[in-house]
Amino acid sequence: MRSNRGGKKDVGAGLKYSHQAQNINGFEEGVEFLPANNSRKVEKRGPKRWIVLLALLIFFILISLMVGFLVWHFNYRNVRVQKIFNGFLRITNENFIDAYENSNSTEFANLASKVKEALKVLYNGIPALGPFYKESGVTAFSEGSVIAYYWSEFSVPQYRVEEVERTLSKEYVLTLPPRSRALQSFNVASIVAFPTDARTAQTTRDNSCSFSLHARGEEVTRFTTPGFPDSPYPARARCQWVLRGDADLVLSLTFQSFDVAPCDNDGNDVVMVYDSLSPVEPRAVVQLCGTYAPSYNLTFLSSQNVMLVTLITNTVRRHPGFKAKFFQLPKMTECGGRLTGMQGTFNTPYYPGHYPPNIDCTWDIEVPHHQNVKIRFKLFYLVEPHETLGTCTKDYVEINGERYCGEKKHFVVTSRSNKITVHFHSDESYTDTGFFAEYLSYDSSDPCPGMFTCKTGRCINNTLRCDGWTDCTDFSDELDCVCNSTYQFTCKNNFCKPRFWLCDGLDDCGDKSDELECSCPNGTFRCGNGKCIPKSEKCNKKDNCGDGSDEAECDSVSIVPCTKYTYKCRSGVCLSKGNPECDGKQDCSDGSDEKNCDCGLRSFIKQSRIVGGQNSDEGEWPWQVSLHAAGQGHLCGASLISSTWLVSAAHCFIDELGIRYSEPATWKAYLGLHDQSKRSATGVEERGFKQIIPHDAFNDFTFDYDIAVLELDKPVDLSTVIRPICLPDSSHTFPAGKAIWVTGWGHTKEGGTGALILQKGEIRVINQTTCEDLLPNQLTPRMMCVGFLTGGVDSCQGDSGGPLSSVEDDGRTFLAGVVSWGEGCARRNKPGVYTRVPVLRDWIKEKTGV
Ligand code: 4AZ
Repeated sequence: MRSNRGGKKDVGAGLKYSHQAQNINGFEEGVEFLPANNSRKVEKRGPKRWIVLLALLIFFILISLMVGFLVWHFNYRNVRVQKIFNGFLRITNENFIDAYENSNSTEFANLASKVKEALKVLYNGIPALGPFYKESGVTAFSEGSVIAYYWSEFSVPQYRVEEVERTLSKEYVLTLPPRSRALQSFNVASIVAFPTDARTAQTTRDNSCSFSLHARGEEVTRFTTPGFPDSPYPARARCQWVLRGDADLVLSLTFQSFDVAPCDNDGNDVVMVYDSLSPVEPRAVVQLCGTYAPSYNLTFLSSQNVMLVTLITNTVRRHPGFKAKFFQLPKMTECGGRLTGMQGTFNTPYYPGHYPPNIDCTWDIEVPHHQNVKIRFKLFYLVEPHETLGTCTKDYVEINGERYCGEKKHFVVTSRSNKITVHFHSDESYTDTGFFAEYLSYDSSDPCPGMFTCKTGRCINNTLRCDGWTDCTDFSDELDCVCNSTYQFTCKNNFCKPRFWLCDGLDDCGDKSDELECSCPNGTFRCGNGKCIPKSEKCNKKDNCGDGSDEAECDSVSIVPCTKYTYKCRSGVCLSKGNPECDGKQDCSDGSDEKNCDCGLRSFIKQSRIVGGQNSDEGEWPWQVSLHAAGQGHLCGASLISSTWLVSAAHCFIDELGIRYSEPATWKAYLGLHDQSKRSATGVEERGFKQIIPHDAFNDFTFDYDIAVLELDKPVDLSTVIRPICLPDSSHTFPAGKAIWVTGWGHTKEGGTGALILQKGEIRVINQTTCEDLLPNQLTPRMMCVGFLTGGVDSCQGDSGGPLSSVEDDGRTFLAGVVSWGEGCARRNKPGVYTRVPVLRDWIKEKTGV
């Protein structure tokens, strides 16, 4: 028998009981193999051996515990982290003198050392802080009586960091210990400190890129990032600008040009503006990164006479940085007020600039007796990055006890009497552009004379009631309707929808009931062209539908037989994946689907807001070109597809009324243009044409093949406002329902006049069969309807030739179509018609080589 008390089953364990083993380790002297029947011997010797083993075991356990403890102690418990806190305090019995603005003055140094002493006394008196406190530094002073801005460094064991942060987050008042001679009659209150981003902490101590500017009188003071605009700002920079005004004034800061590295999540470059001279999050007004178009409002107001701007860069990307200006102005003494009369307007302070932090305004609105008040918010932006969704605890508007915050489209609030109070509150951090509102008096018994009243309070024309289109934002015009069965369909949820929307592949009812009883039976797939195929034929690498729609959205990318709906790699093989070109994923083994992709990206951040209506931001559509005919100004639009070629509509170049529109010399192209009245602005390029090539199949009666390519007389240099759009492959699909942007300087209403600022409108691709019903016998396969059947958003005269820009998820934009024609503009059931670019892609390639 072999004893195996060691618990090990492996062969080597047995050696422990061999004599050889005893000689080696010497511990197990006297241990030997026993015959199983030698029970006496076992009894006699067993206990001794047990004791030795137990002692050994205890010894090893103790050693391991000790080693573990030491490892934990030295590696974790005792590991200290350096923590910098930024803060400010108020010295209540001191008056501000000019010398405090200069950190090299003796006065500054004297007061700073008192502040440091006060902080030392304060921290040493708090058990949770004292043992970890290292040192403090004073960075600035400002008025009121005197505010000192400082940083404090702590060296804290990792496991106590949270406790230190919690302790410091309280507001302290300094109570001096008896016999504190250095701080005699030094009264300090409102001491607060906040944890600081390690990168900001470095700025606090490093003065190499630190600037101090004081606004003088009514003068505007300007500043820029180092090297702006000729060279990029330094990589890994820690810069700060201390901005000051005179006591009791406030500051207005505007970034006139802003271009730093794009905002990506990890370690991007960032500009912060603080309503304080301390870079602390609770006093941050805004965080900016990326690029903003010059037309975007980047004006920020302070609540007192100081502001701090910091630039922290982590990347080595080459961006010019910013150009900014600031000036001082009197503090707003009265915000809000009493508003009377039948109607009027009011807005947040400094609108459309960002309202200042820490402000409250109340408007008491009173209209004549027996009338009620309706407030219409036209623009509403009270977005706070740290707001918990739906709580409105930071910045808000309060009316009738209800709070409103965030970003809102047009909304109306009504009163229950002839009076209403609107209260606006902005807290101490992050501001936005605020709101612009209109108040109107109305008769409560008839809020919308001769019109239908939406539940939101909005008035709409009676003809819009129960017509299948939502005109009230809350659908109230489409509720409780009896549908007209000859031209309407009753959805399961009782909405009435036009019959021609049945089975168009779009969920028009909202409950999909308009798409349920379509001609395709269960187990079949409805193709884009209405054909039904067995579900098993979807994604089987064959074009069973005949329009490629069954192979368009398949997960795996595989090589399939080439059809006109498949993408062909340069190697000649065709892919099952729809729209694979320039999507950031290499699908062709030769990489050809990701070649020539230097197109379709704008250099500015796409702002979701349309400031002042449908104006575009500058540089938002850098491929948009304005075509001017001699003596007639802007007539058509076009799209830049390379540094020398444009795509436009053929119908713009037909000779008419003795004018030779087909002649290149008749035209001038303006690239990088935003405002038609500023054609000589910097960034705008003017070019003539070398040649105009209309499609030779263009039919000026039907407008079939309405496309032309134009060669510039001289190539353009690409810039932030001049960039080409991507041309979609001939297999590229823009499915029904897809949102696409149309842009141009055309008429803003039918029979109206052209726009000065480039306009934009978001419209949707309409199913070809639906459109054929709406515009019977007029559509050809080269045409596509895009718009809303409700009307309202559309292209119009003067937009012709311009782009239909399809912005993909990654921001890359493809030229989906060219503005061609329509029955009027923005009419119901008369969407605009556009030339399909994929269908004519090969022709463009043939004529331009692009
Ligand atoms: C035009 O006359 C025109 N609503 C362009 C587009 C549309 C109508 C007219 C589409 O240039």
